Amino acid sequence: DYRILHEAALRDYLAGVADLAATLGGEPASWSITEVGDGNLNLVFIVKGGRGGIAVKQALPYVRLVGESWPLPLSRAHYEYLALSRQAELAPGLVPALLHHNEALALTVMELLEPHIIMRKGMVAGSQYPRFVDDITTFMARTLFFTSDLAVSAAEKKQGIAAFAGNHALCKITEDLIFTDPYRVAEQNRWTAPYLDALAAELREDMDLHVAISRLKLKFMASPEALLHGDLHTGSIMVTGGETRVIDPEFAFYGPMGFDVGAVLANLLMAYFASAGHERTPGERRAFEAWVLETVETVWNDFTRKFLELWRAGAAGDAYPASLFAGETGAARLEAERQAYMQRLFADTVGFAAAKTIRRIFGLAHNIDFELIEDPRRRAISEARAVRLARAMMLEVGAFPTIADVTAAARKLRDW
Ligand code: SR1
Ligand code: MG
Repeated sequence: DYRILHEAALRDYLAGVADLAATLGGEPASWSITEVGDGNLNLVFIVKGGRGGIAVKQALPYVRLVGESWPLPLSRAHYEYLALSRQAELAPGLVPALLHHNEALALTVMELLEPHIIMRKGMVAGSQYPRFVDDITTFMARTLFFTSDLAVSAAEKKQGIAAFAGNHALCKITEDLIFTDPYRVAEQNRWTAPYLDALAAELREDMDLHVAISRLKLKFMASPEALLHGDLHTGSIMVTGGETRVIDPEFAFYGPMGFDVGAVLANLLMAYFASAGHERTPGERRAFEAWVLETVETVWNDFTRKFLELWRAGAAGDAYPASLFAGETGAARLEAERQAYMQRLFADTVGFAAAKTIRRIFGLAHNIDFELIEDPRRRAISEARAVRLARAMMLEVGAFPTIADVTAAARKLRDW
């Protein structure tokens, strides 16, 4: 029954769903319908009626960015709906409310987030978001912890993995576009030529980097630690000064936690390096860049604190059975193990953040942080700084034992 619902068909469809028609209010003919999707995969409509508005997302049977030559399963709408439902339970108030889902049409209706904007757009304009750190760290700590072996039984965890196992086509996009293509000749790669030609060639020749990115790829493929959002960049986050909502979890699957945390940090760091290329007064620039780096640090530190608080408060999962950690000695050993766990997670996060950066500069899908820097030379300078940090983060893992080491290195490269 799948068909692409353009304006007239969408109007008829929504008119036939009593709850949605009531939410919109007034005559269907008077509803305004605007397609606003600026992502790489789907159609997104904003529909407004006399009483209220809704957001409608429909998956296309192909990659929107490329066209019908690249087919993509509609089932991603099912996984997105499943992930959003789970995230709404685990992190209430931090994802959009779900109003309706039609599996056959690969269509999901959500509350209209207004006056929220895509965080990436706000950051390109130099805006700061005071709620962001608290909200995103709550979102990540709760969704990652409560779907992991630390919090659920082995049986529940395996059911979770199975529920998302069919989303492999979306995982394959990540495996190719993030972990493979930027490091080889691939038709869809692009970069700011000619300035970054030499750097692109270096990536294709650097065997140390090929080993490092392949280790990360293996970790992505073979470490079902928790239910990930799977594409947690600043284009998947909507914000106002006082609210944060995480959207678009169509890449959701059980994978390594550091992939989500690394995505957030990478996109903040790219906004930091891009800032030099955007028109702002020196004062605005300094304030924005200082806020971004402080945000990088507090995202990691607050995430760690919240994750550990959840773990200490009572871990009902089958990993680390309480019976093995009895008494004062057991409690001390378990606490040391928690610290070691977070240190490993930090190393993963640093590696994945690096991978997420390099793909946006040399792969198929770029981001507006850099793309909206019109002068290619200026853009390439910002991008080269980001790549230099990313290479170091991927290859010199030991040089980044703490998040302060990452921000210190970013600061040093800012004027390189
Ligand atoms: C072909 S899809 C390209 C990218 O868009 C999504 O936002 C994901 O990041 C994906 O890798
Ligand atoms: Mg998306």
